[in-house]
Amino acid sequence: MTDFPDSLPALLAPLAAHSHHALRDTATRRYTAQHAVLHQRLHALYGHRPDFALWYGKLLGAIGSLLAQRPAALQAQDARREADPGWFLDQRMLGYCSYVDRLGGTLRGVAHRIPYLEELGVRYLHLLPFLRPRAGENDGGFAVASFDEVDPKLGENGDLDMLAAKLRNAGISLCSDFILNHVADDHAWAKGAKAGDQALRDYFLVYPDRTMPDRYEATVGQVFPQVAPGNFTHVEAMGGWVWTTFYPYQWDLNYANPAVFADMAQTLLRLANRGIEVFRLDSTAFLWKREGTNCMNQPEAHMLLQALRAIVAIAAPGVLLKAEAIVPTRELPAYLGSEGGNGGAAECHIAYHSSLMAAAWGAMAEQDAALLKAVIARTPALPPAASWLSYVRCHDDIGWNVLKAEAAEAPPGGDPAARLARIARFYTGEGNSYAAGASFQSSDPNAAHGSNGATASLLGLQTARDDVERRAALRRDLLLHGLALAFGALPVLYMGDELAQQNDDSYRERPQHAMDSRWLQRPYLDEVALQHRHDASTAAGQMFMGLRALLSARRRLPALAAGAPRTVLPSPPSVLALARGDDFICLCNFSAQRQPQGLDGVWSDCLTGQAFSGEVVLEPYALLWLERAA
Ligand code: OTU
Repeated sequence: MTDFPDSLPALLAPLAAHSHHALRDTATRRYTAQHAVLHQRLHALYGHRPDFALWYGKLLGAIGSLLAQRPAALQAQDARREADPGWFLDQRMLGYCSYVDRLGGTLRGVAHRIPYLEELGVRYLHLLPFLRPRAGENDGGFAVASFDEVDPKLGENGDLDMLAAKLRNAGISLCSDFILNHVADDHAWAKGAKAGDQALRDYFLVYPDRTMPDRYEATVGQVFPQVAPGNFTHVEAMGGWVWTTFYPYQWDLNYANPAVFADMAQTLLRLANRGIEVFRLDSTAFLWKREGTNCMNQPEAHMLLQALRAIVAIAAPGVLLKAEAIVPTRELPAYLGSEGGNGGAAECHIAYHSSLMAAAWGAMAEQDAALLKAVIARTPALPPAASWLSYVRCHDDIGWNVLKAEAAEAPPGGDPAARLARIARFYTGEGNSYAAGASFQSSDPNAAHGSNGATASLLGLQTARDDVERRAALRRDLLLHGLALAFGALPVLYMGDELAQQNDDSYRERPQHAMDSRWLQRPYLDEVALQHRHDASTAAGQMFMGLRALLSARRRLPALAAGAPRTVLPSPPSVLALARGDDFICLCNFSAQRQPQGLDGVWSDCLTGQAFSGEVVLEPYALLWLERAA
């Protein structure tokens, strides 16, 4: 075992030449706080290897070098955030997610959108993958060919540094995907492996025949069962079957190999030193494979993340890690670590509450809040300085199978798969549904996988035949956004939703996108809608101004901060009555009928000031934010 005194010098060595003694003291302080978890987790994963001590010392040296290289402005931000670890829990935090090209054309173009983001009150901008992607099909940039180069179509490395600095100066934290589960089959590591480099071949999981793949397939699910069935791809140049959880050109990395972890941890720190402040850890549930399991949420995956968190706490403590784990509700809290379980280690700062998102859509389809109430009941309090991420839509499908447990338990119960399949069919527009959407990766109408479509299109704006239907669609849209804003999380708007943008069907004409209906919800920012965002006679204006009114109210309500208490109050089946502390209630009527909701005391509408006491009658699809009357 490497004990503490031996390994600290390895971390400090690169700082020796550093002019500021303070940085050496800072590094020592941080390492003292993180060493136990960092060493314990990495020794548990890799300590059986005779070269562990040498490997661990080299890793620490690399971390020390990257800390020494960290720009002064980021070091200062680190210090401020170490003093205020809950800086991102404030109710004024608001996220916005978009593709670079769809928001601004290029990274430079995104900089010109900063005033618009400031108008919305955005303080966190998630730009979808912008590093050099695989040539040709690349899963929307989620097949990365180089972590150290910006996609030439979007600009050059200097543009990223410039944009990050401009965003930081505007008080907006840049969030980037960190696609750590896999790399593109034209990444240098994959190319080296194909060329016969054994060390690089060990970066991947390769099997000479179908024996092991078939044994794994017996218990592993499928992410793209239609367009990329199975989890293994035969690669002639590799002389066998490569693990490919996603598309065949996305090669899973082998985290049982410590070189992979060391390389990826340093990659993250290099990107952090470019000014990226939040890392969306893509597909993080898949990092560790174990035969006989679904190869998701394994204990070792959490150990890897806890080690990564400790490394970030040493070398870039102003950075946040965000878990993208689309997994059952019961599996989610572990990604945020905890004081008790997981050996008391912090893990990610933020995690997508994908169950809350899917349950809100389920409640809308069922006109009943049971699924939502079941998910909220299963949502535990979080460790300090940790937060959910709430959202209505994103660039991906709505994954229904995260709700299997709730679909079985929440009234009316019954077969969960059939219930989720009914919801998924609703969003394809089946029967008299108002939705305009598409099923994802499932041709079996009795099985649910995912649903695609833009928020406004799934909620009826696209099929609306008159003003009554248009207004109903917008009420549904504001209801889902109002819930995401009131739940107690870091809410993230998905680009275009603030303008009620609808499906973009053009993907069907693009051969490399035609088989992936997720492109329905990946439009370019609609400049005409943008011009009408203050025009109440347009859907864009009604949505934008409705959203801004909620955002303005939210900013003045500490009860809506991520960590404030959350209680579900008694309500009719189709109503969610969510109290935040004692003085705020969010009421959501998921039904097309008026619903009575009892009130204890005197309350006023946060937006209009209208007073209510005893009972309020909620209009169809109404959202009502109430604060206790003074
Ligand atoms: C994530 O996918 C990304 O968000 C997707 O855009 C990528 O295609 C994928 O990884 C591969 O990088 O939960 O944890 O249902 O929505 O797999 C992985 C399909 C994810 C994706 C889902 C998602």
